[in-house]
Amino acid sequence: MLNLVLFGPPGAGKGTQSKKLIEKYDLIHLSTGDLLRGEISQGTALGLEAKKLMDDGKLVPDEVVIGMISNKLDANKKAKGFIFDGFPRTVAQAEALDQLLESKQSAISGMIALEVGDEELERRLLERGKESGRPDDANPEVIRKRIKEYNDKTAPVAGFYQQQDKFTSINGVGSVDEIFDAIVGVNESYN
Ligand code: B4P
Repeated sequence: MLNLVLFGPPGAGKGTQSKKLIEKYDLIHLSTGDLLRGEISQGTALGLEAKKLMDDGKLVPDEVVIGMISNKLDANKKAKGFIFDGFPRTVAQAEALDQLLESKQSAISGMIALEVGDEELERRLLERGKESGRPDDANPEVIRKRIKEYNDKTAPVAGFYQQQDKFTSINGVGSVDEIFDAIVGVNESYN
């Protein structure tokens, strides 16, 4: 079973590359950002709570996203594997994911981190904000807050997988296809 974590700051290209990877490897795409936006568009209580935090560039509480991922793993018992996109975003989420997978006799195969500088991240997100209508992409102040949340709470997750010898970092600047080829190259080494 191939279980890949795509890692990197907001706007690094995790969602973009996940879409290509699920096609190539026939995996299930689990994006906590997409799942949360789904709750918001359905107007659920969880979505209303999450929206306030997301619009302000903050992370949603661990127990909320861990619960969503747990439900999705249970709902996809016959999957060949998963791409985790935007999850885990804290060390507590990473520990919970290990436990969830262990209970299913599975484990993370590896994490691939996309490295992109802050200026390029801000440029990409503002560009996407023009089309997507995502409130968290429209405002430079919120984008900088998201990058700070990443540096404070999410960057340490890399160390968690480094300790398990499951971490590789690649350059996330270049064409989408060039970056995809680099990810595929790393991924072959995890298989
Ligand atoms: P996410 O939805 O996960 O979004 P993201 O980090 O903004 O984007 P990603 O890296 O996937 O970028 P993309 O490919 O789209 O998170 C949103 C919010 O949800 C978080 O701030 C948080 O509040 C909450 N949340 C989600 N998961 C959570 C968790 N686990 N715990 C707590 N809270 C959580 O690319 C961005 C743009 O760049 C696109 O427009 C794309 O076209 C462009 N692009 C991509 N690759 C490019 C390239 N190579 N060159 C140029 N442009 C490129």
